[in-house]
Amino acid sequence: MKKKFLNLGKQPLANSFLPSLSNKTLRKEYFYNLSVAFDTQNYLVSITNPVNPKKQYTDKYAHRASESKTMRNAFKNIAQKLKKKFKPKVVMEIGSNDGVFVKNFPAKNIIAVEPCKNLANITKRKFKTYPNFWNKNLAKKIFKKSKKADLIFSANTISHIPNLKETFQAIEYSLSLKGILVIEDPSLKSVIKTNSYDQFYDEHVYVFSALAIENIANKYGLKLFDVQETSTHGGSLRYFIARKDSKFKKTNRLKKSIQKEKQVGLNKFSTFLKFSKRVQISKKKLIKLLIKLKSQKKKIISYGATYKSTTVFNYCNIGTKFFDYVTDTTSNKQGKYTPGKHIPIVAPEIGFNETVDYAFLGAWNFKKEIMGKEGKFLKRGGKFITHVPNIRIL
Ligand code: JHZ
Repeated sequence: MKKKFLNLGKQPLANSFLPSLSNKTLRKEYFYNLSVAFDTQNYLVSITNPVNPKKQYTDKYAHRASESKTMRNAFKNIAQKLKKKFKPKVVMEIGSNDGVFVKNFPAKNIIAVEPCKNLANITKRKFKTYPNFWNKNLAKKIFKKSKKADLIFSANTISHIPNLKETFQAIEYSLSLKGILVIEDPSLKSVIKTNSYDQFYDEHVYVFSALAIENIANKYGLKLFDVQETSTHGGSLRYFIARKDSKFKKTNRLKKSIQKEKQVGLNKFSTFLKFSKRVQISKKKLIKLLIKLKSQKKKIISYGATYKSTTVFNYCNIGTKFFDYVTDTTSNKQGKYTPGKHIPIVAPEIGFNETVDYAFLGAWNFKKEIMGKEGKFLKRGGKFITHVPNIRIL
């Protein structure tokens, strides 16, 4: 049974950066109600009314996974490890974005699947790319006649697809007999422990745990045999899955992870109700801090026009009254406005200058990378604000 525990209010699509504030553009802006529920049977946490993926994954998709050094390195590392350990001949990535993972493999090994045409156009220059949504028809089209995949990789994508049944059935069809499925997504344990409620937005239909993935894999003829904690995106889990009848045995690492998830209470509704209370406190404290800084005439901006900050800005009702603008390195976000709250986005070269007193870390998941490169700002007394794990000035 699905039980609601969090209501994040009216939200726009996290990716719908506006090209202008004309009446025509504003009229077209789409909003939906964002609430989150826990399934007491399979321990799956999901948003209650997913948006039609055709509205989300268009030829104007903004997020480029290659924008951060942390992610470029993380994908390079995991690609090397998977190559060494499993020696896969046919590798498929579901949701290949701008090719940050596949570029670590020889082109002859790769099948890329990416529904956002602007991104698929990047990988198709070098790799066999299908500019389509992942589903059973596509799996049949790809594998009916050719060899099945020895490795299917998918980072920050499976959690985005509402239809888990079709997703996993299509995967089961596409895996070779000894094939491995590796998926990676933000972890529910990290979200609960660090109060990062902004991991909930329209694209994150699910925030998975090992407990939930184990149940899902079982249902579709697969088995979760290992799990690895990673620090990316504020704490993610990498799941290793194979066919149910494969030789892989459940690792101790998986058993420990599941035990830890139970200790945190990811199998109990009461855990999520407590989380929901903490989220409401976080909102109150952030608004209080921003009001205080504004009364002291401080200039505040936001650093990183993340999808996550769409949730924070809209849930906390934060707009240009508090933030002069948002800086972001992604060229196709610059010159646009944030979804719902319409804060201008500018390049850091223009906006991250000596006039800024405080910068809210929209990209808090890259705190280390950002603090490392913004020494000049910190040295002259500039300060970062974060809401993860609680509201504070760094
Ligand atoms: P970042 C996206 O979420 C969307 P977002 C998606 N749904 C998902 O699951 C995750 O990614 C994986 C900028 N930046 O990665 C670049 C700077 O400006 O946290 C990015 O626009 N300066 C697919 O948007 C943004 O911040 C910097 O120094 O929440 C980071 O976005 C750095 C490091 C980043 O994902």
